[in-house]
Amino acid sequence: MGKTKVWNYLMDIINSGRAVHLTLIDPDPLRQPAEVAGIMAKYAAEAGTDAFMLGGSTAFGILDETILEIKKHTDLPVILFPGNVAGISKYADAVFFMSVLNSRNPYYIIRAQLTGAQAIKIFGLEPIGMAYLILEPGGTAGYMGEAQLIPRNKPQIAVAYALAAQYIGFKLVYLEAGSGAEEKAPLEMISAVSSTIDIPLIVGGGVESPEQAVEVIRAGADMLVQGTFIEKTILQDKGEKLAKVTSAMRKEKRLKSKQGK
Ligand code: 1GP
Repeated sequence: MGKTKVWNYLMDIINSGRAVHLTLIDPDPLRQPAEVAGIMAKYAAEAGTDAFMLGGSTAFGILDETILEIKKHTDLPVILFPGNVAGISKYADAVFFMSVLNSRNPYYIIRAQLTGAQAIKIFGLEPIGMAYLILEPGGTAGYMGEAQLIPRNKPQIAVAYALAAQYIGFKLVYLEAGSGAEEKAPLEMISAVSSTIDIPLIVGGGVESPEQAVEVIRAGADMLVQGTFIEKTILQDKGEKLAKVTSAMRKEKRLKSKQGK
């Protein structure tokens, strides 16, 4: 596999004029066993998601098994979303090599990364450098990442972080409201960040409907992450509600082209 295969896949979608939909699966045995995650991935792929993100903040024990189950059901890319160094698996296709830029603890900015970097090389994973910015309320990610949460009414702080991330050389910026957040990232903040940076913007946390997904995309997100919504619905409806989200997103034509290759 080429070292930029997954990145090119994501950028080709964005440059074709639509936003990317990412399904987040937390490989947590308290949420679902690996076999069930495989079924969820099957339905999500059939419902039109573009790729899978595998990760979480607190549970790491069944990552390998979960990825192998997912790969039984779909050829879509599996991208690691590691909450810590234990969140790396040789069975994935790529890794969001992320830094919690607004952490108060240098461990989450660079020390976990130096601890995990050689494993990524040995495993041959495609690294995709990503600046991870956690805003209020932040949820478990904010707590575990010891983030100095970006206030929801301060889009200029998110803009400054995102621009710094671009200038440092990150390939992506992720605005994270926290998994299961009651309120998704403010549209004003998404719009301010998106209109300032040239690299792609990922938004996640608390997006629960096609209408909300469209709002986030219209505000300027290039990729949307959904975890909780899919976890709550997909086994019951076999992806029917998710398909409404992905089809609403596909109808949103976008003009802005992003740096990426
Ligand atoms: C969490 O942004 C992701 O890291 C997804 O959030 O679970 O609320 O969809 P949800």
